[in-house]
Amino acid sequence: MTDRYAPKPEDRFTFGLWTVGNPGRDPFGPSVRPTQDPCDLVRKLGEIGAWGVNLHDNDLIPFDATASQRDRIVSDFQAACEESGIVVPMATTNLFSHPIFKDGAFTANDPKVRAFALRKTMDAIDLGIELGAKTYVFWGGREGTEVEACRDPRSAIKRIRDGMNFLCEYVKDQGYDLRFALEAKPNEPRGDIYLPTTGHMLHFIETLDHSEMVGVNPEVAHETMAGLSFVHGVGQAMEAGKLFHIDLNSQKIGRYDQDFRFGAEDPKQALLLIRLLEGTGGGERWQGSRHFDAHAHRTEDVEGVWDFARGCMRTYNILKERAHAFDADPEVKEMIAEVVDSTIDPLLKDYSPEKVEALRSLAIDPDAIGATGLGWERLDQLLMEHLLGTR
Ligand code: GLT
Ligand code: MN
Ligand code: MN
Repeated sequence: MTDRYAPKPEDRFTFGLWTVGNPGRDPFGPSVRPTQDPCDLVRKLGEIGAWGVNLHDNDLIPFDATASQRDRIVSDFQAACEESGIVVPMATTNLFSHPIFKDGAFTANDPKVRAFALRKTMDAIDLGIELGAKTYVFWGGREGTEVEACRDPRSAIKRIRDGMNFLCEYVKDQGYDLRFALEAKPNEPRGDIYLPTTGHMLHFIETLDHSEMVGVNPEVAHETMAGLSFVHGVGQAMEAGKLFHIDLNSQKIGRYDQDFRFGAEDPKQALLLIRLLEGTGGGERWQGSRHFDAHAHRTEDVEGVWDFARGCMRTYNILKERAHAFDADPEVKEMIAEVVDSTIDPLLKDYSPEKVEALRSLAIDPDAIGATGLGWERLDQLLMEHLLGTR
């Protein structure tokens, strides 16, 4: 029997080396799983139907590797990718683990730290290009404070801008085909992180010299930590042409960054997100990776990690099927069909004094409209029925 939910490379599922390779360390206890060889991780990803793998420089190359060690690691890794049919669509820099970054990388007060961050990122960009990456993620995990008085928040933003502008020029100067995707997070590991939400990022991007090269990488868990609607954030990024990457996982509101298996906590929101990404309710389909930035619970051994990874992809495909069914449902279609009024619609945009007059003379009965129910309870129940598989 063929499994219609089985992941296929065409589904464009990707995982970070840091996700399936996560050894289960947390602030209260050490690793519970062995460190896995990146080449073995890639082979296993190929076996279970993933399309790609993403990485930080130091997920693959130790911080203090020599140039010849680096080259050998890279060529072994490239061979494993080729052998497994796995691509590397995205790369990023670890600007958070080494103690030099304890008070930030691009925002640190010490210019030597900022210089080191730029240098490390340029090397990691070169690595990403060597591996075939087209998207470069920036997650400013340490770019924040516990002690607010140490730095003017305006200087922090200016320093991040200088860093981004410098690195955009570097990419252009090298002739690389690479776009940047900025990932927001409100807190953790810092007390407060600069540019805490996708909305903050979207504005910041417009202040860059090469804003066309820069978009966002929203993460389910991070927007949910801030109590925001992930679907609205992603929708705004898509509408602005700025969705360059996406980090899928799940999260309970108001907790630490849980990075749970996709769909595990919030299947309804996950369904609504997939509707948007797959375009089942209209609009363009997202063409990029479906990247899972999540990791297995600390209760799991290595086998449990692969159960987790298969679960992320399978849930996505099941919910994708449900999203298609919901949007193909004639009752749903009828309820959400766009209301077109050829007399009124043209009056609602492109100001003119005549339109002001026409708007003022329209016959509108606010009480009658206000007294009419919209039926969204019924619509939401239809969504639930599709989600739960009863329709
Ligand atoms: C880190 C973080 C993630 C980021 C990764 C990219 S690293 O695991 O928690 O949200 O996407 O730097
Ligand atoms: Mn992430
Ligand atoms: Mn996270």
